[in-house]
Amino acid sequence: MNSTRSRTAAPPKRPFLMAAVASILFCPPVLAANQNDVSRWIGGTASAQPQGFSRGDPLTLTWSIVPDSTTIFGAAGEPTSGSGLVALLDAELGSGPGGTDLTLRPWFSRFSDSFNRFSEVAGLTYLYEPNDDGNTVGGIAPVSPFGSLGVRGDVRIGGHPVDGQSDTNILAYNYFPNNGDMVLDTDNSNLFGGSNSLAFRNVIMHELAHGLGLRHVISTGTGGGSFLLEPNLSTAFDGPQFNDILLLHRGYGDVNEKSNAGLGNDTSALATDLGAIVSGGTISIGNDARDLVVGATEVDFVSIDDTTDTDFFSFTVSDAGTIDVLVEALGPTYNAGPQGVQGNPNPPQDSFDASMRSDLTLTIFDVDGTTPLATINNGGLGDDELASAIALSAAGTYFARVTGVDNPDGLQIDTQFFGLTINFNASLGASPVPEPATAGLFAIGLVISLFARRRTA
Ligand SMILES: [Ca+2]
Ligand SMILES: [Ca+2]
Ligand SMILES: [Ca+2]
Ligand SMILES: [Ca+2]
Repeated sequence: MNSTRSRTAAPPKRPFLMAAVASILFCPPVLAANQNDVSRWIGGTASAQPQGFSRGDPLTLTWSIVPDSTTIFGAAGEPTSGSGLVALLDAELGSGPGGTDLTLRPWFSRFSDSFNRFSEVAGLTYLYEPNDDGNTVGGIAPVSPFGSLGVRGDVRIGGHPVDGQSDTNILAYNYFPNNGDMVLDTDNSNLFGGSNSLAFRNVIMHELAHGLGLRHVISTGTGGGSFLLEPNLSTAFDGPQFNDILLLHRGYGDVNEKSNAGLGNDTSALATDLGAIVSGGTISIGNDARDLVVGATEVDFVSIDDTTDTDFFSFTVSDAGTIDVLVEALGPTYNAGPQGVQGNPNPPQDSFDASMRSDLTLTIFDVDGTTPLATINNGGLGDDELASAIALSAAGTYFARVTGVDNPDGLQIDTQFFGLTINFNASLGASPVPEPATAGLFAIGLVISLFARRRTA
């Protein structure tokens, strides 16, 4: 139904990055179709990045809306002209109290909700920059400068006429890192001015993903999914879907990689705290990565973004006892491939098994965070790892560490979602529960349910 609506991403505008990005932009045909890897931000941000700019490192970006009349270069073949985005949205959706504080506009939340959604599911932090000095958006030369705190955002949003509302209908386009600027087609007033915030937000979030270095993915036919990064607008879902979040983690890690003021969770001292587990109790995370469809409120995704990632988790018990810890390699199988380059047909899609991207290892550490109590790597790619009946000698805070080794196949997306489930049973006599027989039966039931969640692949 929306087949005439296409969205394209324009080439980067910074000449000194052209060479670095050209191999990705103009990649030669490949025999084994594969999704394009994420070409993430490697510098130029207004905010400092505590872990740097390597794959899987978290990223903080600022965003601003350019003032109307800001020059926007015509990167999709349209005339260069001044931005009219604020005027369009004010006319269509209302201007509230007006003025220069755009956060008071009734349409502001369509942008902020979109940025915040990305911050919920990956190692990304988006901050609104209220200032924008109106420097030119886009173009090869002159280029607009990088983001700067108090001056302009890293991701700058404007809009001007591109190609009307029909025929070759571009809704918006976006620059890849290290630029990220977004241009909406103000000709599409029926979309950006319409009451359907979902369509609006899905366009914004699709473009945001381009601004993070994600390219279009084609996923059709048997086993095909419905992803935000497919070239045509869909309102069948709200925001990033399984494959989209996988790629966000590939570039910027999971949400825990931005914890501890951006230092992540790669050591026991920085472990992600899962809290207390009572005797007979269970704690589990990562469970939203079990299927393709992602609801708008799902946020429970953790991953090993590649071989260099380590994920530490801590948990606290109030007695001596035993734990069972299960790590599951999660993810469905679906078709995915790249879009054809510059009008060429789409290459054939591969069947992509998202549970086979990294061979996971589980290690349990004592309260010092350094003495291993158990290291489990019995299975290979796609297999779960179970640390069973590990004795904890006293009350305290213990640690579980998940690491992985990339799948050595030719596919580049070696990011593995996982689930981590910990079940604790206090030693008989150590627990204040007055009837240990009852507690024991309860514990058996929990162990059975734990096993029932294991994959059979
Ligand atoms: Ca258009
Ligand atoms: Ca991680
Ligand atoms: Ca980590
Ligand atoms: Ca393994």
